[in-house]
Formats: sequence, C-alpha cells, structure tokens
Amino acid sequence: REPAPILYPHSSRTRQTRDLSGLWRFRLDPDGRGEKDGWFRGLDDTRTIAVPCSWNDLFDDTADYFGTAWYETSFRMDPGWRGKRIYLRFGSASYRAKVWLNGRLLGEHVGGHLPFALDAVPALRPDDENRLVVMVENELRADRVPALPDRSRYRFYESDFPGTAYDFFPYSGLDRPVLLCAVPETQVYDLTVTTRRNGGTAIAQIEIGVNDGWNGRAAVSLSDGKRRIAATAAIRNGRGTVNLQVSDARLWQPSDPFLHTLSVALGEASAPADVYEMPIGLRTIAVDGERLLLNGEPVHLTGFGRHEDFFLHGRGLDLAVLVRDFELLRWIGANSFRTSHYPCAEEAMMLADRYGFLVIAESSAVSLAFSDSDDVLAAQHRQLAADLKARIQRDKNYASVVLWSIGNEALTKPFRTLDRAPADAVAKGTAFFADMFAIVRAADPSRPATLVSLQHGPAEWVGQGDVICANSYDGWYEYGGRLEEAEAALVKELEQLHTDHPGKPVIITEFGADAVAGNHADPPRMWSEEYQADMIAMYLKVLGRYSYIIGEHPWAFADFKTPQAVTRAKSMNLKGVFTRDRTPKLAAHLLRSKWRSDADA
Ligand code: GCB
Repeated sequence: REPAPILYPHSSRTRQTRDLSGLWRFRLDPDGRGEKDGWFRGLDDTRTIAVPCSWNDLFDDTADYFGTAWYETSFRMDPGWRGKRIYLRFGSASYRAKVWLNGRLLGEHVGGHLPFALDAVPALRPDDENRLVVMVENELRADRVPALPDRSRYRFYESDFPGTAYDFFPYSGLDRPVLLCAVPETQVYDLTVTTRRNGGTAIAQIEIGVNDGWNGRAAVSLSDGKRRIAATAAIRNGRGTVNLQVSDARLWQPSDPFLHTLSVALGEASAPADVYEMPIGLRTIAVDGERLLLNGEPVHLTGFGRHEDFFLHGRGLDLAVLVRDFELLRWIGANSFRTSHYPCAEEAMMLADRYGFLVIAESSAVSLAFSDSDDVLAAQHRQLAADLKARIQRDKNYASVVLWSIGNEALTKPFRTLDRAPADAVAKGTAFFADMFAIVRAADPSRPATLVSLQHGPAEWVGQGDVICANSYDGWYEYGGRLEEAEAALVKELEQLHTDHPGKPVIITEFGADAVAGNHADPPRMWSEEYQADMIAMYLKVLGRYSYIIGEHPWAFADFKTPQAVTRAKSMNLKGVFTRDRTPKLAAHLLRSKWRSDADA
C-alpha cells in the first residue's frame, strides 16, 4: 500500500472531507514524560485550546514554551464511509508530531510547514467514538530547518529571546486544519498538470497516478463553464497521461485569473470508482534571458514578502485575515507575494490562484549557516530535501506559483557572531545548494528556481538560480538615516549583481525601514512613516532604471511579531507597509499610487 496521499482532499461525489477544527483538549509536557506514561491512550488534566492556532499567545505559560505538548479530540465516523479509506490529514504541525488513534500509533512527521496524511483505518472504530491524540514538539535546535544557532557563539545580542537564527517569532502547534477524509479504495492518488502553448491553443498535460498499480481508464475533462473538453486516459500500473487541447484558451493571468475545472473519473462513467475535481489555471511560465515570461509576455512583480502572523492566532490559519490580506494586496496594486520564510497554508495558495497573484513559493530554510558540524549539515540536508519535495508535491498544480525559492538568506557564518566565516563555508554551501537546485528541477522542470540572498550573498550560491533574488537594506542596516549615500550604494550594488549574474533577471525581494505607525518626522528620521516612505520611493526610482530588474518587493507586507530584542520595539518587526492590524502606513499610499498608475499605463 502507498502511504496516505498528499493530494488535497477536495470533496466530490465519491469523496468526503470533514474538518476537525474546533476546541480540543491540550496539555503541556515540559518533562517529556507523556509518551512513557501512556498519554497517547487519553489525556488527563487538560485545558481547552483552539485548533487551528499557535499555542503561544493563548496562555501565559505557553508564550515562550518550546517543548512537547499534547492535543486530544474525539470524533465519530459517518456510517456512509464504511469500505472507504479514511485518512487524517494535518495541514502542518510545528515541528515534529506523533499521532495516535484509540491508543494505536498511526505515524509521525518531521518538519513544520507542510501537510502529512495518515491512514486511520487500522485503528478506527466505525461504531464508537474515536479518540485522536497528537503529540507536537517544537524544540529550537541547531540541526533543524530553520535552525537555532549555537548560543555559545553569540556575543552582542545575547538578550534576543527566544534565541532564533531568524527574524520572526517561532510560533508552535497545530497551526492548520486537521481533516478527516474518506476516499474510495481505488483512488486518484496524484495529479500533475502542466500547460504548454501553441499559438492560441493551450495544451494541458494531465499526469494521473492511481494507487495499487491500478489498470483501467480515466475520463478526464476540462470545463470553462461553457465548453467542456474531454479525453480518455489509459492507466497502466497506476500511471497514465493525457493531453487536452483548448483552442482560444482563456489563460490564467493576474488581470484575469480564470480557472477551469479539471475532473478525473476512474472506471465506468455511470459508476466511477473515484472522481477527483479541482480548479486549474492554464498558463505558461519561463525565464527568457533577463525576462520572466507569463504566457509569453514579460511580467514585472510588485508585492511583498508576507508572513503568516496575526494577534492571538500567531501562525494559525485565519481565513478572515487571509481574505483581508489579499484584498489589501489588490488595493495597493500588488500582483505577487513571497511566502516568506516557509510554505504558507494551502488555503492561501488556493486563494492566490483565485486572486491572480504570482507567488514566489519559499521553503523553510532561512538563515542556514555552513560552519556547523557535518552531522548538523547532513541533518539539514535531509530535512530540506524532504521539505522541497513535499512542497512541490503539495503546490505543483497552482498556476499562481511562478518561482520556487530554496530558501532565504543562507549565511557563510551564523548570524551576529564574531566568528569568521570558515574557509570552506562558501564551498560547502555551493555543494549543498547544487543538490537542492537539482532536487527542485527534477521534481518540477516546468518552473524556474531561486535562492534568495542577503545583500552581498555569495555569487556561487545565488548564481545557481534561474532568477536572482536579493535582499537589500541600504538606508537601514547600512547608511541609516542617509538616503543619498544609500542611493549611491544601491546603484553600485545593483550594477554588481548584474556583473555577477549577467543575462539573468533580478528581483529585489526585500528593502525597507521600520516605521512606528503614527510616528512622524520632518525632516524624515529613521522609525518615522516619512522615512520609510522616502526610502521605499528612493528604491523604486532606482530599481526602475534597470531593465534586468523584474520585480520589487518592499519588506514587509505587515508588521509582525519577532523574538524580544533591542532592535525590535514592541517585539515586532515594524517594516510592514501595513500595521499588524492591517491599517496602511504612509508608504502604503505611496506604493498604491505608484503601482496602480503603472498598472493603468
Ligand atoms: C532580512 C530577512 C527578514 C528580516 C529583515 C529585517 O534580511 O530576510 O527575515 O525580517 O531582514 O527586517 O531585518
């Protein structure tokens, strides 16, 4: 038997999905004795917690809790589900999870921001209440992705708490929905859709995977609501491919994010073994010299890096926040965003397809450093490789994904240490990223890949990308308060990027300044709304001069929570163009008038 499928469990006439979100029972396990003491059979002394949600901002004693915690809920099976395969599907669990049903271990998963599914049938009681117990552990450790740097080497910023190698709060828990899915025994197990164009005709290639090496026929169709194009695929040993030709196709694009409905039915049309349906955008994406072409036309990316972060929920999925964020992206005239610095919820990907946003899909590798031991490096290599494959598996069919990002700001030495970069750090990183690029390109040859670099990041690493993505902080971390000098430095930096990576398109994936909302200054001063707006305006003016710059993403979409630090007032990164509660700062109005007038031109 194959492992439980990752294919999103959209419901259909043969498939049902029930969301187990709600109030669950919860208990901390600071001594890590729960497993030994058999907590998986049922929890005592629990409190009530919301799922999905990060645990940190709900209770005083969980605010900075990084260890093991236990969740429990109960459910009953629908009688109509007998004879089906029943899976439990977790949108994510940060960072490691173990799952028991009725006291029996179903499986475990490592890695914080991706879904996993487990076969529930061996432990399921069809006629009784079922007790689901989940252990979640989120220790901050050096051998994970992302990693905690070695504290013993910190010098200046020892007060950062909790200590992370990255600039966002390490929220923990069951942050995404837990779904119970009933799927036929013989099922569409995997689907891969890739689109080519031939003049006005779009050719959608549909690769179908069926479990258990099934043989038979699949009826495949694409509908735009008026027209339906259909074909039959022969499935041999669980695999089959079919091409659907759509003449005068309505292609997916930001100005018209049109979605066709793809339907795959296995077996007899009158009584299909399984029907899988999903919305699909037809579009092509390619790098051509210094341009990124969507449906053969050059695109310029406007938008932001976006964190999953909100009051109380932490990183927990909040659909209302998601809708509001996408409305604000539209309001400001953005056509894109980066899932900084980890895979975002699948619901955001689905919505990006509907809103027509172009997504730079980033993995969980942030601030990777290469000065650690070989064991640590090997563990990170394993984890990142697994993450990249799982991310592509999850998101390969979203038209919105136009670029895979292997990670953000890998470092030659751990951040903020006095250590020198070890002599072999660049070489180690070059080999490490060569492996990661190879994994991404093998898993998805249809999209370009990148590695987002810190200002002046090693050219040997970033140069492996099809698109060069760089973060730049002239006027903030360098030349603070001096925008004229910052401008001169930026010009040099951009020209250097072009010299280092001739013939490749460049996206500036971060630039910005912290601004305390409501803090004003004339002349503009650091931390004021005016300084943030002036700095962003300066960047836009300079970036606009170079044809190889194909995207501008000010950092960040909204203010977000960070560890406590002397550089982070209110425990927040205040570089948001919107506040944490999503009101626009001065810079938001500036961007809106620039981006919307460019779009009208
Ligand atoms: C960066 C990081 C981002 C930080 C940002 C900052 O370079 O990529 O995660 O939040 O700088 O504001 O320091």
